Amino acid sequence: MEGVPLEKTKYIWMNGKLIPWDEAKVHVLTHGLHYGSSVFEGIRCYETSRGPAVFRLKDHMRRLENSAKIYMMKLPYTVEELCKAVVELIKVNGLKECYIRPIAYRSYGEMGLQALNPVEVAIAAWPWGPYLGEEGQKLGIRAKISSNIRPPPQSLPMNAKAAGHYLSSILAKMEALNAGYDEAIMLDHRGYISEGPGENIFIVKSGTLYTPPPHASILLGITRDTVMVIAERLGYKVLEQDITRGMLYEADEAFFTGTAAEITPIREVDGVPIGDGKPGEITRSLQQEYRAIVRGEKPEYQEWLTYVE
Ligand code: PPE
Repeated sequence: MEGVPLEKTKYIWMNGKLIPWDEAKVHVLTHGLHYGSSVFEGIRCYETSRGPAVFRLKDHMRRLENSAKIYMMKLPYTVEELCKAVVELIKVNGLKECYIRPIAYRSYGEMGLQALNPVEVAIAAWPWGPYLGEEGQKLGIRAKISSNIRPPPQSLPMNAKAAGHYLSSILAKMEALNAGYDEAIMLDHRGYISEGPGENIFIVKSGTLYTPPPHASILLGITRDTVMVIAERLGYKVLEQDITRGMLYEADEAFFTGTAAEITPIREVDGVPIGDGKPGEITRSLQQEYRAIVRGEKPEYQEWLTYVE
């Protein structure tokens, strides 16, 4: 979605109040802006036959709470209060399908790394298409292994979804785009496959799915978890295991997962076609299942949906 400005909606939820979109502002000396000291989420809401439904809302808000805990930030709202705020926000904005971005940041006040400025929270929601484009989702994307490695666990707790962590992602993404690719794949500090700048990764080999384990400096994606559950229920074996660059090149299929990216096939890595260079069969069946689940068409997955109406 490069170069496409945000599609404005009416209100942004900010510290318990609904504020007109253009007025939801912070001071330029806000701690979170200077040091990346904020934690955030990305959630999607889909249209269903029973109106808009938010996918795995509580799981996302729990992860926000955990990210805040890791950075010793005290969230002034409970998970329940934040979930309610999301539902209210979608209603007042009259949205059907949207992307939801909660953010909790150290506020304006003291300056310096030691500053324990109170944490403020905002939630915005707007329509946002697939992260790697409609075409990328259908036909697959071309990726490049990045020369930027994921920060190691002794450097940053990558299981927190913290703003500062994305500086590493931005470098990887820009390197890939400048080299003419669609997306980057990052290695961890040991040289194993970690994840994309904003997505988890899976490979398929001889009908089995493999995805990097938590110790490969990944964000524990909620879509990653969703895919692990649905793949197993569809009868595939899923292994959390270290993946080498060579294993990726010789995989039958590969795909990214993420709230924004959903399930995006990877058709080529470093010029090497993955499988026959087209989205694989298992990837496509998982995409289809995922689509049906988020749109409320699968009764067995209803507990993952929060209906807005
Ligand atoms: N890894 C990273 C680094 C990551 O940012 C995401 C989400 C994932 C894995 C997948 O997590 P999950 O959404 O829970 O399945 N990336 C967000 C977009 C980042 C961006 O703003 O750019 C997202 O998908 O919402």
